[in-house]
Amino acid sequence: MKHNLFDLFQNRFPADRSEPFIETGDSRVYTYAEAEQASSRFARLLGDRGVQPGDRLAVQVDKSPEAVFLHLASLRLGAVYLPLNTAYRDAEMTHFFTDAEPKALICRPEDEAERGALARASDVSCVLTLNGGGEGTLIAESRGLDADYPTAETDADDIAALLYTSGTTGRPKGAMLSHHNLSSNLLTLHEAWGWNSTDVLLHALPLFHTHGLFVALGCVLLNGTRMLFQSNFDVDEAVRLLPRASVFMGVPTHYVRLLSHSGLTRDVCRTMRLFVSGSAPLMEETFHAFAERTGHTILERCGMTETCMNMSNPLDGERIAGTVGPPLPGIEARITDSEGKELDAGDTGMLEVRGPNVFKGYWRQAEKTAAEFRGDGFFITGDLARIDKRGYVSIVGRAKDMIISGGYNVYPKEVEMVIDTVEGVAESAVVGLTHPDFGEAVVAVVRRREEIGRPSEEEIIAAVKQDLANYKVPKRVFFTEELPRNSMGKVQKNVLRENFADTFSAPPGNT
Ligand code: MLC
Ligand code: AMP
Repeated sequence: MKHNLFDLFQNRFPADRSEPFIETGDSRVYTYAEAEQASSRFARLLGDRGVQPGDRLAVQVDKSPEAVFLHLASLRLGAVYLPLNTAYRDAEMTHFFTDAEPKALICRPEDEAERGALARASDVSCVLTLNGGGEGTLIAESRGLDADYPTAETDADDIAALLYTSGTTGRPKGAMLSHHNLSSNLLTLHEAWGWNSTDVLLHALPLFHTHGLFVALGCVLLNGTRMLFQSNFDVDEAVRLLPRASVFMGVPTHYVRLLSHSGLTRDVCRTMRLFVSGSAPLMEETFHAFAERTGHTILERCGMTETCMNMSNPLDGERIAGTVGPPLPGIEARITDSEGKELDAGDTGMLEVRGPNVFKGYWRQAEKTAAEFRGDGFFITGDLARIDKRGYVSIVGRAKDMIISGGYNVYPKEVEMVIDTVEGVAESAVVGLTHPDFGEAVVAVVRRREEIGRPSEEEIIAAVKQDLANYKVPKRVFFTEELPRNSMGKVQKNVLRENFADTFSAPPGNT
C-alpha cells in the first residue's frame, strides 16, 4: 500500500496555509506555507545532490524551525531520516557513519570541518550545514529552488526513520521505523489525547529522539495548529510561555525543574489542558506535588524508540500515579516469564508488546531482531512490569542493564568499555543512582591496577567526555579494591547501588 507520512500531515495542514505553525523564542512566526515550501526546497536540493528514496540522511543540528522542515523534506524525498543527538562525539559518530552508510550529512557549521571529514572518510558524499538560527549551506544552496516538490510515493512499510538506541553489548543499533509505524501511532495519540483546533503545544524537547520528534511534533502536525518552540529547555522561559499554551510534553526532569520554579502556579497554568510525561519513570511525589501546585494531573505514558508509544494513562478516566496506563487502542501488551509463558494479572515479568507501531527491526541485524521478537509477533521490551486487573501497566524494573538519566538512555556497557581503556584501570562497573534532578545519574566504580592514586576521578571523567555524549559521562567515580561478584563471577550492581545510594541526596545544584 502506498503511504507517505508527509501526505498525512499535509492533508491536515490548515486550509489557510498562512496560519502559524511555529513561534520561536524571539517571537518569529513560521507559517504552514513556509513549512511546505522550505521542505520542498530542501528535498529538491538533497535530491539534486544524489539522495534517493531509501538513502539515509544523517542530521546532527541544533533545534530550529528549519530542522523541522528538514525532517519533512526527508519524508517527501522518501529518504530515511537519521537524527543524531548534538552531544554525540566523534567516536560515536564514526559508528553511525559506518553502520548506517548515510548518503548525506547535515551538521552544524562549526562541526563541518571535523564531522564533515569523518563523514567523507565513510563515503558520505554530500555534507551541508545548518545552524540554530536557520543559516548554513542547506539554506543558501536551496534558495530559489522548486517550492512544489512531488512527494515520493513510498510504501507504508518503507523506512521513514532510523533511530539509534544503545544496547547491552555497548554498540548502538538502528531501529527502523516505517511510515505506517509512525502514522498509526501518531493518529492513535492524537485521538487518545483529545487534540482540538485550539490546542497550542509548548515544545520543549530536543528534535533528535522519539519524544520530541515524533510524539510532540507529530501531534502538532496532525492537528494543524501552532506550537511555541523552545530551542533549549529553559525553565524561566517555559513558565513565561505556559499561559499561552494548552499542551506540554516533557520528561520527569522537566517537571522537577518546573516545580522548583516559584513562578509555577495555578494561574500560570490557566490555559493548560494537558501535561504529558514519559521517557523515564515519573516519581509519585512529583505527580502529587504537581497536582497540588497546579491543579493538573500529569498524564504519564510509556514508549520506546523501537515502538513509539505503547501505553498511556487515559485522558478522561483515572490517571494513576506509578502506572503508565493501559495499552493504547490497537496495541496489545502482555507479561511473560523467562520461558515466554504469559503470566496472570498482577504478576511481575517481562513486558511484551504487539501492534502496528512496532518497528521493522534493527538495521542490518537480522539475528538481533529475531532474538527480540516472539514467534507470534510480540516484541520483548526488556522492561519488567505488571498489569493489574483494570489493564493498567506499571513498569517496575528493567531486565536490560540500562540507566535513564534526564530522559536519555545510557547503557553501562558503553561507558565501561571507555573507562576500561584508561591507563591504570583494571576494571569498572557503571550504575545508575537516584538523582534529584535527572532521576538517575551515571556513576562509575573502578578498580585500579597497582599504582595508587592513578588515574584520578577527574582523569576518568575527562577520558569519557572525550569519547561519549555528555549525559553518559559519570557524575562521580568511586574507587574500590574489589568489585562485588556473585558465585557466577558477575558484578553485583545491586550491591554497588546500595553502597552508594546516598551519593546524590543533596538538592539539585549542590551535588
Ligand atoms: C544534560 N546533562 C545531563 C543530561 N542533560 N546529564 C545527565 N543526564 C542528562 N539528561 C549534563 C550537561 O552536559 C551538563 O554537564 C550538566 O548535565 C548540566 O546540564 P544542564 O544545562 O542542566 O542540562 P540541560 O541542557 O538543561 O538538559 C537537561 C534536559 C535534557 C533534561 C533538558 O537532558 C533533555 O532535554 N532531556 C530530554 C531527553 C529526551 O528527549 N528524551 C526522550 C528520548 S525518547 P557538563 O559537565 O557538560 O556541565 C524515549 C522514548 C519515550 O525515551 O518513551 O519517550
Ligand atoms: P528509549 O529506547 O530511549 O526510547 O527508552 C525506552 C525505555 O524508556 C523503555 O523501555 C522504558 O524502560 C523507559 N520508559 C519510557 N517511558 C517510561 C515511563 N513513563 N516510565 C518508566 N519507564 C519509561
